[in-house]
Amino acid sequence: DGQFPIVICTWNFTNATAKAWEVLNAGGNSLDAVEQGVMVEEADVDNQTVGKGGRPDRDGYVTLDACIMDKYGNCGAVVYLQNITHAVSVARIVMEKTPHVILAGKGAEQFAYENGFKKEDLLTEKSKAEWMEWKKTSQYKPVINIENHDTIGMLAIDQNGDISGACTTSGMAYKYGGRVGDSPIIGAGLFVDNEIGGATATGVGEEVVRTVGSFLIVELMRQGKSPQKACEEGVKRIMAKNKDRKDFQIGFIAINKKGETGSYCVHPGFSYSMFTNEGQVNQPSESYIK
Ligand code: SD4
Repeated sequence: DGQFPIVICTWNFTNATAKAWEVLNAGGNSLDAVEQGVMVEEADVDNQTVGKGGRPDRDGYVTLDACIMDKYGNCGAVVYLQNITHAVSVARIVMEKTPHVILAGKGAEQFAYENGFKKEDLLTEKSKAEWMEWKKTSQYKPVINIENHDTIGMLAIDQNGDISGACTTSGMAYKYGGRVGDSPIIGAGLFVDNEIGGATATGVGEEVVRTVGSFLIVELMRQGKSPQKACEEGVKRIMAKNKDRKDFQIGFIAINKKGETGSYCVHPGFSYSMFTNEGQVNQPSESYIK
């Protein structure tokens, strides 16, 4: 800890951190690093929670949520985006080419085509088959559980010491049509303040939205908490609102301006991937429930 450049991301996405590291190590900026890093998972059809290959909503539609934030505090997001693999790249051009922060659904998709993105079918045979199996027993109710994960949130500091972050997901599997989670919501699934640090989340987005989790963690770091202590407080805030319910997972990761990192989650099993000058490690996260 405490060195630049550095990149961290939720879960064990070593290919994604390796890609981001390649950008950072070549002197690239943190914005390019996080975009290109999370794009690895968007393109990976074996990751069924991000981009192409993502699990669909309960009606069989793959809908993506993503956002990105730069060192100036600029941000861009897309919600309920269909037929485009690299949602994070659309979020980036929303940030860079429009006067807006969030584009949704058809408008976001149209904007993407106007900017050269290609239409693709994101529903793979595997995700389709699983969805059809789910439909048999689900009684058309979405499942909220602790296995439903693999969203990528990534935070990086480049050689200049500047921080950026990105987050991208296909959301909770078999969600209601139109549902948007925390991942594309600035302050919930991701927040970066280049003077302080950044935070990002994975897990049941509804819980992260109602506590504005990532913004909370950055503000706690501003008040002097370490990234680790700030993540712990973020999870505790959520658990305080869920006295009778513990059957869900949330994982937070955070980084401060010094390059110190932290993470915390509800249930054991969460970890984050980190790449520094010392190489790559997968860092297991401590959990609220032991
Ligand atoms: C969501 N937070 O849409 C996302 C899901 C997630 O790993 O993190 N999955 O609520």
